[in-house]
Order: sequence, then structure tokens, then C-alpha cells
Amino acid sequence: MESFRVPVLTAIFAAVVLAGLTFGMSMYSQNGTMPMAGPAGSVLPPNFTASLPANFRGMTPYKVTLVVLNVPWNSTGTQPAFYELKDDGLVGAYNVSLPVNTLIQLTIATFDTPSSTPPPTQYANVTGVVGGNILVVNGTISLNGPMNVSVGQWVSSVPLDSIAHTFTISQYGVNIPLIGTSVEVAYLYLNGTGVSQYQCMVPCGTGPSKFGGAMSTPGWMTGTVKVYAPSQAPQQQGANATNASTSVQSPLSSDSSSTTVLLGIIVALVIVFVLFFVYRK
Ligand SMILES: [Cu+2]
Repeated sequence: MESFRVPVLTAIFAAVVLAGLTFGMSMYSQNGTMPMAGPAGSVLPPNFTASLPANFRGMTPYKVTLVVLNVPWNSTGTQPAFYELKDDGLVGAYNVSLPVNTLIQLTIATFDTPSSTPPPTQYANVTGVVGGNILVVNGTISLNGPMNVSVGQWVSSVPLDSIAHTFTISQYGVNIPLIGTSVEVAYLYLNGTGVSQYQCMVPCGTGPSKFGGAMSTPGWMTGTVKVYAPSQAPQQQGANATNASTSVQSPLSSDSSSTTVLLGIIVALVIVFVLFFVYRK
């Protein structure tokens, strides 16, 4: 009996240590430092949907990612441009297609610094988004001064001098001020199909008014927004249909998988105990 007891006790000890480690790891992943998204990242803070109105929280959003880059306009200078991140990479945002009556998770990464010519003050306000706030996921200090907006915060407006560009769809009342060198997430829910325009409202183009150049050229600081019914889904949305069915990474999903592992270990532990007492006699 003594020779049998040693391996059993060893097994029990190993099971307890494993269970402890698993539990500890799940606690760490829950309470560890807040994950921050890189430019193309999609890791959001654990509470990222907490400020959405209750009826939107359980929805799986349709995801769209826009990127603002300064790119060569001609041989002597650059101009800012919106790109959309597709399965095949970045494409010029000549046309942004969005599904009607659907929760849309819009991530915008702005690789540009705050403008020295800010937009009219009203465009510092967030309007037309679900919950009235946008989430500042990531950001670095702008060249023109401190950003003044905490990373990981939901905000309904941003300081004028932090704004590099705006993503504005006037027809839908949407205005999203884009903080220089930041990643922001906004949720949209657009009622009514149709074709409209998006436009940056920061004078960031060329000419005396700075509304020329990129500001008046589709695929740069303006473009078409097509809000479509699911039956009118354009060809390119095939890839995004897969995207839409992929649920947002939720801290709950990783927790539930480690809970399953923990339960398995406890069950194994009970079996080992039962076997131990049965064979001891
Ligand atoms: Cu702009």
C-alpha cells in the first residue's frame, strides 16, 4: 500500500499545483494591464462596450477599419488620405460601404499630427454615434502639445488643438474628431439606405482656404458613403460578411475557457481522491 500511496499523492499534488496555476493565470489575464491596440490591432479594453446603450451591448458588430496616412500628393509635397483596411490590405477610401440598421464598429487609426488650422469648434464634438462617445484606444503625445485625453477613455469631445482630421458624414449627423497619432473606436447605427459623402472638416488641403487638394479629392479627405441593405451587399462585402460573424474579442470568452479547464482539473482531482480511498482498503 505504501508503494501505491506515493504516486497517488504525487498526482494529487500535481493536480493542485496545475489548478492553482490555471486559476492564477485567468485572474492575471483579467486584471493584468489593459491591452492597447497597435495601429492595426483589435484588442480593446475589457470594458469597451460598457458605455454603449444596453440594447446594443450583446450585438456582434460589423467591423470597419479606416487609416489616415500622409502620402505623396505630388513631387513636392504630401497630403492626408483615408484608407480602408480590407482583407487584401489598405485601399483608398473612395467608397466606404456600410450596412443599414446594423451595429458598426468603426476603428480609425490616424497617422498624422494635429493640424495648425483647427476646424470650426463644433467639429471637436462627437455626434451621431451610438452612446454619444468614442473610445480613445491608443495614442501618443502629439507634436503640438499634450493630447489631454486619456487613453482608454470614452469621450464626447476632444481638445481642438489635438485634432488632426475629422470623419464627418453630415447626412447622418456623424462627426468623429480624429486626435493626432491615435486609434479611436466609434460605434455607428445608420438608419436609412443611400449614397452620401464623408468629408474631413479640418482645413488640411491646399490653396488659400486649404479646402483644395486632398480636401476636395475623392479617396483622400472625402469620399462616398454607401449605406446598403443586406440584400444589396456589394461584392467586396463578402469578405466582411465573415468578419461580421466573427464575434468581438470579449474578455468573457477567454475567462470561460479557463473556467472549463479549471472544472476539468477539479473533476480529475475528485476521481483521483475516490480511486485513492477505494484502493487504500
Ligand atoms: Cu483632413
